[in-house]
Amino acid sequence: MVENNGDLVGADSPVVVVANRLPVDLVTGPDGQSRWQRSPGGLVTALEPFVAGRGGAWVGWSGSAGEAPEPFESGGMSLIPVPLQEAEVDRYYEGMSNASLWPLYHDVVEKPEYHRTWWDTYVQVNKRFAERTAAVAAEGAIVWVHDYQLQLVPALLRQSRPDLTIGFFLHIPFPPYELFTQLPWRSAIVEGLLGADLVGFQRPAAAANFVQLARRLHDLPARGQQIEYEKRTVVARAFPISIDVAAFDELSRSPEVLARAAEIRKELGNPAKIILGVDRLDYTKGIGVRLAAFQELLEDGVIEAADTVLVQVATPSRERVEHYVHMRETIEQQVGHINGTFGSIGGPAVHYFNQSMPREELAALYRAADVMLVTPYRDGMNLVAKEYVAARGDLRGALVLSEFAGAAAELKQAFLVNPHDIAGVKSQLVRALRVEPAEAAKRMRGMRRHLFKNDLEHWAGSFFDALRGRAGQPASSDDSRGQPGAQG
Ligand code: GDG
Repeated sequence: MVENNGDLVGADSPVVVVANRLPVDLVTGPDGQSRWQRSPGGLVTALEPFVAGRGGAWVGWSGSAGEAPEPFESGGMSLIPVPLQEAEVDRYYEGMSNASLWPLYHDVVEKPEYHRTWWDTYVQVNKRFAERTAAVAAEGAIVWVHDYQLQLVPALLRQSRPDLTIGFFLHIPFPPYELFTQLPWRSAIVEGLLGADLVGFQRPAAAANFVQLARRLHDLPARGQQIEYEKRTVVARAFPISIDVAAFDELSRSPEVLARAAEIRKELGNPAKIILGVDRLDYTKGIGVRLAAFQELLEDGVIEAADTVLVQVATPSRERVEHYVHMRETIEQQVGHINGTFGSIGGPAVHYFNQSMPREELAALYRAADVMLVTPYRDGMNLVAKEYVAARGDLRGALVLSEFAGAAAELKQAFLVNPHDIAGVKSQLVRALRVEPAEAAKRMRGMRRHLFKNDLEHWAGSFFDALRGRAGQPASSDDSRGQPGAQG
């Protein structure tokens, strides 16, 4: 069953992570030489201990279209590049993943487009990921597949390698039956996911949506978190993702970051209040809502541009997908309008950055901000909200958080808002701006306590533990109970 490819890098890996991207980026140094550099971001840090040092492998795309490099070793892991041609990037990644599935799974905030050519390429690319994985996984290996780009991989992998224990984690929301069933290829996706032994979601409601789909669309027997399928039990459960809380806390206390935070305040003209937004420039994140709330508060005279500024970091994202091009134009017009009306020479009301910032700069911004505005229409979790809390070891600052972010189920002491209710966003923003220090500290302390217990290591550890527990079916009902960190 397992090919004899002992000479290959990554052959016979006991643990395999499968994700759209490899955990490294190809960067060109000042000497003009290209080299692989570990990608920024928590997921890599969280999974590395489970993969590195155990002869583990990571299967993913390098990020450049065309020929893929040969498998190579990096950071104690075997990296197995999957090639994608330019047309495949267009159809599988920008098309099916980011213009069909992304909006569909985020409550159809934008209208999803469905194209058969995109779907065909999605199937083809998922097959390629499954083949690469099957070729490196050892007999009986544990495989953890990530996210909406690869939802067919679990079933494809099970067909060729029934010996594997397969887990899948969806980083974004999973929609209810009434929305999901729009998808012309709905059955194929559900069957794809049912190839896993354990399907993880950010929220219990998402897991329940999946169980309901299996029951209603496929007429499968299902009870609680368990679905009976082809003589196996598939478990669907919530594993709310987190961040490396201690590392973020430490970074934000460093003398360099504290000095930079003071400098940022000064550069902004020492305003009484700084409001901050940090997001990928994505229509799900509700950047327009917060600009509108800020604008109306200026118009109402509740706040003054001279002493209250908004800093919005909107990191470039998916710039070739049409929805994103339009949204960027709208946001930039809104910023221009606010600054045209309320700004002064050298003193804009909104400081807008369509740039990616270094992590240290983000930490300094979090530390400088009196109010953090996180207002997505729908978000699987939202790590920015958690980073802000982790950065506020001084127990100052206030978090305004959308009820529609997964994080709202955990960060209950935030100033929660419905982003569709602009009057509500305005009043919560004002409350957050005026909160008494003692109350702010109490809220922050509660949220930090929760986060320190439920960090990224805890998330990865509980998923791997649950997955290992699924090896050698049939499942015991214990799987569905008492996992720390699982909501619900
Ligand atoms: C998906 C789900 C889920 C942003 N700008 C810069 C920068 N960032 C970092 C943030 C944060 C991350 O990017 C964004 O994470 P989010 O969770 O907020 O959002 P998505 O990218 O949509 O992530 C989401 C997540 O997956 C994990 O499961 O929480 O719901 O949509 O870490 O700090 N980092 C740097 N410079 C920037 O300019 N260095």
